[in-house]
Amino acid sequence: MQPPEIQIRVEDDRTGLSQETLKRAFLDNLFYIQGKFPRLASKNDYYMALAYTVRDRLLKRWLSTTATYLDRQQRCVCYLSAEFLMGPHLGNNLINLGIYDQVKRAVEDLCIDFEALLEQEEEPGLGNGGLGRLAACYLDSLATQEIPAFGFGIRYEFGIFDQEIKDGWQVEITDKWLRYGNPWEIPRPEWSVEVPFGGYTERFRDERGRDRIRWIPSQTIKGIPYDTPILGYRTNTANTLRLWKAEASESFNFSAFNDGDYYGAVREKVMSENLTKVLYPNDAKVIGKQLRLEQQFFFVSCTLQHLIRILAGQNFPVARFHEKFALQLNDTHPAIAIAELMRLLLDREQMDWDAAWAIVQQSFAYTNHTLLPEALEKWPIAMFGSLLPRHLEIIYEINSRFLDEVRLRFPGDNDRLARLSLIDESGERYVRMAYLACVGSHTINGVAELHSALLKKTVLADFYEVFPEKFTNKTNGVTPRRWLVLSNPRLTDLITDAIGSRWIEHLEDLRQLESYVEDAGFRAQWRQVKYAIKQDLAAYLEKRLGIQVDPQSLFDMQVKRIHEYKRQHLNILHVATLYLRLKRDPNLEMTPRTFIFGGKAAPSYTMAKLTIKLVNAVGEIVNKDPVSRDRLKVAFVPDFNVTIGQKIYPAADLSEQISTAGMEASGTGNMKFAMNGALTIGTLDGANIEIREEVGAENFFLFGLSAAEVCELKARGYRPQDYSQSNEMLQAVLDLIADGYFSHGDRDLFRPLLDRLQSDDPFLVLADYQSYIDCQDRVSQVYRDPDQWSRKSILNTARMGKFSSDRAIREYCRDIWKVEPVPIDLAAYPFDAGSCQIQ
Ligand code: 26V
Repeated sequence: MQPPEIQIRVEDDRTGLSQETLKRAFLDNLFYIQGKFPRLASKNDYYMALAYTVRDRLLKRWLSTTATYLDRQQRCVCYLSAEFLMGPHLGNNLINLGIYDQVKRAVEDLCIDFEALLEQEEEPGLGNGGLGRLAACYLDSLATQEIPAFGFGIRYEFGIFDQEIKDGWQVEITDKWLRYGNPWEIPRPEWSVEVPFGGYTERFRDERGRDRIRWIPSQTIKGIPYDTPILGYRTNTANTLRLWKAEASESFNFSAFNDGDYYGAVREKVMSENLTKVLYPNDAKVIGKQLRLEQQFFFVSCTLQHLIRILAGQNFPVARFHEKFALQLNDTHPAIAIAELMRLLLDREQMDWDAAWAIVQQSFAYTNHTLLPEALEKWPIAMFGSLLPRHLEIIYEINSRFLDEVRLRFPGDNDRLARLSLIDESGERYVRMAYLACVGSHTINGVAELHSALLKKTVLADFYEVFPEKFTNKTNGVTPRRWLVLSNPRLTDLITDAIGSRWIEHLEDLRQLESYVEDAGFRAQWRQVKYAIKQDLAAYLEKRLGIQVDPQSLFDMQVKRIHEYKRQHLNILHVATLYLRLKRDPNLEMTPRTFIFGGKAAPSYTMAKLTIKLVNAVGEIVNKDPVSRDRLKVAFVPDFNVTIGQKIYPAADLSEQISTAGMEASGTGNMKFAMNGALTIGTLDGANIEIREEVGAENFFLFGLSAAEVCELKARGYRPQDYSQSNEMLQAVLDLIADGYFSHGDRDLFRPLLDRLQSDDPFLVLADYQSYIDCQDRVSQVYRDPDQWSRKSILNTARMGKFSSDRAIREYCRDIWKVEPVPIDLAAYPFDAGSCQIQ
């Protein structure tokens, strides 16, 4: 026992990492922030207390990172994205801080279920799918590689809707993710920005006699930044994700108020706040919804005004904006930034056109994420002009100068001018946002080799002819921290025991696993790990859906947004085929399979919703029928999101990547599955092609037409009936559905889906059916040989190094952004009494 005066506290409550300090900090936060005694605290109180405990431990890194970027003169990446699908923060921050195990022990020491606290976090679902999740993976890799970077986006009050399944149908529920508060964000109202909308423009002569234009808006809305730290893996870098929330401007509609129309003023205030209420789902068509354009302009204007303000604070000339910021446009959603930066430089900074345009073109780069024509954004001129009159003028001017250049290079080619014009004049007039992005950016990239090649050949072919040097490819990647270390601790331990832990930041190191492929003991361990994960998922499915599945069966999974081009219906035709085989021959030997589906359908996309109903309808019959129920199971996991993805990807044996060739830009779920040791059944589409190249053709189940063959077949005149009429099994399966076998005799229910397949079948489901079925039969064969399957599974994981988002980000930094790492020195920014001053 030491005398009391020698018992010095070596650890600070907010930063200490010992078990005792962590416990004390956790209980302190419960008391002082949540305002609860332990015995009255809810699970959410405990979660919040833990979240604050963890946040405290990353604040020093976060503030030091921000201070370093402000003090230093390096270039910063600004990732502009209308969506960031971050997923839950707590587990990820624990992993990246390197305190997962300590914190788990501290919590469990207090007899609290640690997993239950992790589960408590309501994930910020501020994205639709691939594009938003890619942005999140990229922020993780940027921070991990110590790259100065910000994410800029929108703080939607309601993210992507929650999905419930009622009677087999999708029902949408609003996502109230902020209901119990968000411990990860800090609002910064003192850095708010005013964004103008509407009104008109006028010419005037300024005090120096120059002709200028000013915009007299009819309204302004205030943007409040909400900041979230994005910590790198085991580094001191914690970058910022800054999301803007709309509020009524202080100066807002004072006249209405002065006229005594108090309620009118309040109503308009509420309208202002609607701007960032809800994330738009990717609906069946991108329709020109004015509120969506308002959202896009709002976050972009907030961001650019803020960046210019930073330069002013640093006394850095705005004429060198591009030296300081590399602005990445995540699809066309933020492309209005090109016109907005022009406006700010011309009207506010009073630059001349050429100087401003040079800055813009050196600042922006554009990533395209889809070739689907119905997904390309365009805005009706009338709406655009009434909301952003000054921007429309600027776009006309950009267009006219651009078309002048085209005229010089291709004299007399009027068709070409019409094709390249930023204004679509073929019918109702529209502003084409992808074209604006192409003209205003120095680099344009697709997200997988095939996609980038098709961009140049199809939707952007004319731009490729004008600016071939702008085009490049950056194949997508995903972060191994979330998609392996956090979501699959068992496999992480097995891999790390074998090859050490360097792979977590250098995923190419997984290649070292190749030398274990012939080690029977290692293969057995690999199988044990997969089996244990499948048992966990089976327990989850039983609890959530009441469906019992056999963890020995082949887990065959397709999780992604529901869309005809992704062909979930092809998958279900396979299920129905297997079922029919069993009905015809109940003694047939069949590899038992569990089919797992997950994904949301856009609320207005009827065909996608009917597909969900079909999956559930087939499941209802197959799961019950004594002839099939021990060999086939179908489960539709409701509300697929990042949290559920973390349970799903690790448990897969087979990953379904079966889009019509040429339609899926890249895919990223394909990468998450293969990293976790699933084998892929897939078409030659998106990044599948590169995955197959990496893992080896012998470790990938390929089927179906290639993109070129799809094109040829369509050009020849595709007739789906030719395929069904000549294929007895296919016809029988279609008839089974049509006869109402899966719909309690209702012959109308699935008619729209069947009619589409049998009349035009734009995604060539019937053309690829037989090839798919044959390939699935090979899958079943291989699965019967566990050793052969495990070899392939290990090789898939071992060869997925390329698909780390770290690799993708290195390429973006080197080829597009020209930025270098800036390590953060935590000692450089002491916070003590001596450094106090009011800014
Ligand atoms: C949007 C829409 C809008 C209306 C019509 C239907 C439809 C279908 C898809 C989309 C998505 C557009 C952008 C997007 O999320 N693309 C996805 O980006 C991922 C990251 O690059 C990529 O892996 C996916 O292949 C790509 O679909």
